[in-house]
Parts: sequence; C-alpha cells; structure tokens
Amino acid sequence: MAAVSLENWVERIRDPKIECMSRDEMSALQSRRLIDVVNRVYNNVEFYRRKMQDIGIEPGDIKSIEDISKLPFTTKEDLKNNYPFGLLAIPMKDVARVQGTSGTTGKLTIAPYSQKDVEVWGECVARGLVMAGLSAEDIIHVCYGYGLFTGGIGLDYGARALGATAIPMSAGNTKRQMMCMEDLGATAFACTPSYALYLAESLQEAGVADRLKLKAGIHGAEPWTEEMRKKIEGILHINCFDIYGLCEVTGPGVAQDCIHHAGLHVHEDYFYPEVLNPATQEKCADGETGELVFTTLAKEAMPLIRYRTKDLTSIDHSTCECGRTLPRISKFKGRTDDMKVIRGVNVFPTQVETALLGMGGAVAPHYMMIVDREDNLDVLTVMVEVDESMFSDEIRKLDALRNKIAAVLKTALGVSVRVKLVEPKSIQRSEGKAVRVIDNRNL
Ligand code: DLL
Repeated sequence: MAAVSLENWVERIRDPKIECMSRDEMSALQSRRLIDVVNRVYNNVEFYRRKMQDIGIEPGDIKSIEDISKLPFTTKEDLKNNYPFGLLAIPMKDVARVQGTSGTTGKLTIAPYSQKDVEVWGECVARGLVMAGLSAEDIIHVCYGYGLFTGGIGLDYGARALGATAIPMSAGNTKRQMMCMEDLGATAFACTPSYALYLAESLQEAGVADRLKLKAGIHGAEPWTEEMRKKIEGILHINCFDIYGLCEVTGPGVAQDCIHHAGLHVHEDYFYPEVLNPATQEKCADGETGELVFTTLAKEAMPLIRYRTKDLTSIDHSTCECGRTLPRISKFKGRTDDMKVIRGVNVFPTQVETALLGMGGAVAPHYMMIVDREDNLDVLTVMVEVDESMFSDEIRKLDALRNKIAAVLKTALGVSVRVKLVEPKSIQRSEGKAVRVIDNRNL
C-alpha cells in the first residue's frame, strides 16, 4: 500500500482557468449562462413558463446572476408531479440516457441527460479525481452500483474523462471485490463510505490490505463524518475524499473536497449553489447552515431552476489553500428528511456516528437508530456493534459499556437513549446507501 503524505501528494488542478477564476469573472460566466438557461426553460418547458408567469417574471427580467432570487423554486414534489419527462427541455430523441434514484423514501426520481450533459458530468467527476491526486496513470475500482443509480456510471465517466482505467465492479460480492482490487492493481476505489468501512475491515481481516496499491478512496452518496473518514484512512493508510451529487442535478461530481478537506468545492460554473434558510428562504451568510439550492447553468435535457435539495450545509466563498476559488460547502450534516425530532430535539444519524467514533476501539461505527413511541413518548434505541469478546466477558462489563455509550450519546444528542449492544456484523451492511434510521412512529 502506498502511504500518502501531503508532501508527496502531487496535486494538480484540472482546469485552473475555471477552478481558480476570480469572483468577477465567475459571476460574468454565471450571468451569461443563467440568462441562457432561463430563456431555454421559458421557451421549452411549460411548467417553468407557467411558474414564471404566475409571479410576473419574464426572461428579460433576468440580467445577471444577482437576479436569481427573482426566480421561482423547483421542489422534489414538482418532479414527482411531472414524472417522468414533464420537465424535459429538449426533444426525447436527443436524450442520451436516463438515470434515477429510489432515494431513501422509496420514490423514483428520474433524470434525463443529453450527450453534452453526460460530457459535463464526466468532466466534473474528473476534476474531483484530480482533487484526490489521481491522474491518467490510476486504476479506479468502482464498486458503486451501475444501473439507474448514478454512482457507478458517474465515476466511470470521470475515469474516462481523466484517461484513467476504470474497473466497473459494481456493488456486491465483497470477496470478489477484494480479489480484483489486489489482482488488477487498484490505486483508488469508489463506493459509499459505509461500504468502504466494511470493505476496509474485510480487507484487513483477510490480510489483503497491506498488499494493495491503493492510495485514495472516493466516497459519497450518503452523509458521513470526518471521524469516519479518518477511520477508513487509518485502516487502509490512504486518503479518502467526499464526493457529492444528486441525479436531478448531475450524479456524483457536483462537489468534492480536495486534500485540505476544508469543505467540498462546488463546480459553480455548471451548478450555481445557494444556501437558504429552509423556513424563510432568505440567503444564509457564509458559514451559516441552511438548505442547499441549485440552479443548473448549462444542463440541456432537464435544467433545474433553484432546485431545493433538502440537503443541509453551509458555504464558504473564500479561496482554499489549494488555490481553487470554487466555493466550498461543508460536509453534510444530513438531509432535512434524515433529521428526526425526538422529544422535541433534532437528531441526525451523523451525530451518533461522531459520538461512537469518539469512543475509541471498543465500539464499531456500525449502528442503527430505531425510533418508537411508547405511552405518547418518543423512545430512541441505538443498536451498536461491539467486539465479540465483550459477550464472553462478565455481564457487569457489558452493562458498564452499555451505560457508558448511553451517557456519551445523551451528551451528544441531548436526549436519553436506550443502547442495545449487538455482535459484530449483526447490523445489515449495505452495498448502496446505508439505512441508519427506522422510525416506527407513523408520524
Ligand atoms: O447519491 C449521487 C452520488 C453517487 C453521489 C455517488 C456521490 C457518490 P442520488 O441517488 O440522487 O445521487 O442521491 C442524492 O444523496 O441529495 C444527498 O442527500 C445524498 N448525498 C449524495 N452525496 C452525498 C455526500 C447520488 N457526499 C442524495 N454526503 C443527495 C452526504 C450525500 N450526502
């Protein structure tokens, strides 16, 4: 395995003209593209024409990116109501591919792409791969699922745009993943962070980890914490990166962090980000948490105007240490949907992850939250995997550990928690997005 240090990390910027552009130049580019996309949706998408007419806006009213706040929002509900192709802005014959997601709520969201959209997508993923120190020399083992989900094919397009080698493993069959990683000489791998941890532990257990040539992991599609990043990095002695995206906007590659891990750089020449207070829709100041809203500035097939992602983050427009001026969004705390209100307190699964990883080796960051209602009171149970040896110890020791975890979680979350200790690997591993919460309350 290649131990990587910041000193020997060859970091290049794929497109310095764009990624290091001055704010004024970027605003001018965004303004031109916004005017163009507003005209395109007004002329080609009945839904947008009506929405704009309803609030008395015409394309001519949009003169620069500053005018974006005059435009109406688009919501997931709008996509559902126009399922599958109601928001298409080009003829169906020009749609090169359709991707989708089942999301965490079971509803299918469909996203059509033109050939140019696919090229932009690959370019954005490639920019991220370069942020991760990768080049045309690298062999990228892609174990995101291929199919409607954008993870597999998105990383594949990125590897292709970079000129790297893609190994299209898709998800599943961990033994085969491990064999191919070693035999085919993967230098990077891409999958969800929860699966990355599982795979890392499996590689370590099988004694394969030290024989790999891995240097980077590209993980996203679900919220994960800095503590989780360090855990995976520690097992594999690699650098891991956080890649973000959503199929409606483009798959993976809307944003990604660089070696400084100081937030995820948004490719704002293509995807204009706003962070807004979810209740008032007022613009949040830099550093303030709100809902991420995107306007796709160049998308042809299904351009989206002020699309409310429901993802919670903050934004920072200052220049990064790496030299990029692309703004950075903070690691995601979760979606507004993932947040559970338990006895009036807002709780995110990522808080549980941070707390468990802060406890050191005795507990694994494999967990599941179950919310029930008993006698009109919310009850949160957190199932946590602990080392097998704990179960052969005296009951007293198990009780002590359970109480300790309960106390740590109570402090971290601000609500009392019932802790259920379970054996290693008893919480189901996911090859795709991990399910972290089961809410039985029927709210
Ligand atoms: O998850 C695209 C993707 C694939 C991103 C592979 C990264 C890697 P969807 O299935 O449409 O697309 O789900 C999008 O997943 O709105 C977020 O809530 C969540 N999500 C995606 N990336 C991250 C991330 C893909 N890095 C939804 N951190 C988004 C936190 C993420 N949440």
